Amino acid sequence: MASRTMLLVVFSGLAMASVILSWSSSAMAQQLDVGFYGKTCPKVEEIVREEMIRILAAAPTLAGPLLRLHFHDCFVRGCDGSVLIDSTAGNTAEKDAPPNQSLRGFGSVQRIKAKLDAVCPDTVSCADVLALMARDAVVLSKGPYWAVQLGRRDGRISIANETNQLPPPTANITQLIQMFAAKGLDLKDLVVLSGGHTLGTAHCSAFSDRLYNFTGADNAGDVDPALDRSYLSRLRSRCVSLDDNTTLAEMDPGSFLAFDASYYRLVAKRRGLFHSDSSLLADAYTAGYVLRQATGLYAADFFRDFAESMVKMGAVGVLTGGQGEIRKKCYVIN
Ligand code: HEM
Ligand SMILES: *[C@@H]1O[C@H](CO)[C@@H](O)[C@H](O)[C@H]1NC(C)=O
Ligand SMILES: *[C@@H]1O[C@H](CO)[C@@H](O)[C@H](O)[C@H]1NC(C)=O
Ligand SMILES: *[C@@H]1O[C@H](CO)[C@@H](O)[C@H](O)[C@H]1NC(C)=O
Ligand SMILES: *[C@@H]1O[C@H](CO)[C@@H](O)[C@H](O)[C@H]1NC(C)=O
Ligand SMILES: CC(=O)N[C@H]1CO[C@H](CO)[C@@H](O)[C@@H]1O
Repeated sequence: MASRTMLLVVFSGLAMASVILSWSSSAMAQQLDVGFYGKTCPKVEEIVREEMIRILAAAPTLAGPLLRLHFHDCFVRGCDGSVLIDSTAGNTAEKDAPPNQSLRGFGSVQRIKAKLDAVCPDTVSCADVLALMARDAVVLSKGPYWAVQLGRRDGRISIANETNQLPPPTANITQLIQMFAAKGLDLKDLVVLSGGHTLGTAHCSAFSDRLYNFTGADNAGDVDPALDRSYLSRLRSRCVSLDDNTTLAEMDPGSFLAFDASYYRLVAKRRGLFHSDSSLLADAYTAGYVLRQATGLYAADFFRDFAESMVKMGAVGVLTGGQGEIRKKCYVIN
């Protein structure tokens, strides 16, 4: 009797221990931590920030591209730096897929990574560098600050055709909702993170179908009905044909270098640049958010929401613990 009780105690003790073990290891495998480099690279944030100040002083238009790089990283294979990897003889990487054609800022990511490695070699992942650069790009553009959770590991895989997980500018609200949901991001994240379009520029080719060839009929009247008519003629004078794939347009004209809530005022006036931007008016919840922000009275809420959604997006599909690697050069796996 006594030995049976003993056995039971031993067994349940073992079961408990294994439950605790597997619980803690899975928790560790998923957890990012604001203080992750506290001991191994305590100056990481300071170094990134100083370099970002230099980079944006020399090239102010890089703030948008650096924010966008982090978004593209997180939506394909999680935030694992896979967007940074170069193609090789045997593999076409994300970088060389069509949606990338407009990505910029790769050189500055590597430049900051090299600065960090000079102080703390082989310690900070490229995925974390990108997350910090995106945050600083926003802060230095007068946007909100958020504490960046760190501890991402770099992936070893980057496949061009996986960029089909990135929403295209032609997406309607149903597609946007689905593609964000596939990354664990909800309607609020969708409408809030779309506000990232307060920064930067876009190529005519990302939206000229709305001006000339919306349904494929390819005639002067074939325009996106969701686009404000006077804005349409203004955009047509900038993007004179469907073939123009070099001219840039500011997404938030007048303040494309400043992170502010004016994107929502544009969208509310049917002047969002992409069909995807205008689609935010096609769902009651996202439209409600747009219209509230369009009043200009609640920018502080947008800033707080943006910070929150960026933390959420920054945790999508991350590699941690012993997964992946700490890349030596951001553009090539070790
Ligand atoms: C909601 C779905 C989204 C779509 C369909 C979309 C699409 C696009 C497209 C087509 C461009 C223009 C690229 C070019 O032609 O140069 C662009 C630019 C940009 N996107 Fe998005 N995007 C989305 C979400 C986001 C998110 C979540 C962020 C960040 C939080 C973001 C940040 C940016 C920035 C900053 C730029 C400007 C880049 C530059 O100045 O070169 N976008 N986006
Ligand atoms: C994507 O590319 C990989 C290899 O690069 C290939 O195995 C896979 O079939 C492709 N998938 C699609 C949907 O094209
Ligand atoms: C959205 O686009 C998809 C794919 O093009 C299409 O099947 C669907 O009908 C569209 N939905 C709406 C609400 O326009
Ligand atoms: C207009 O759109 C259709 C359908 O998307 C496409 O097949 C066609 O090539 C476009 N025309 C031009 C001139 O790009
Ligand atoms: C841009 O257009 C030119 C000619 O219209 C074409 O040769 C070139 O391949 C296009 N570039 C891209 C990236 O589509
Ligand atoms: C920045 C970058 O890597 N751009 C590449 C995007 O993909 C095209 C091909 O589709 C390449 O020519 C670019 O070099």
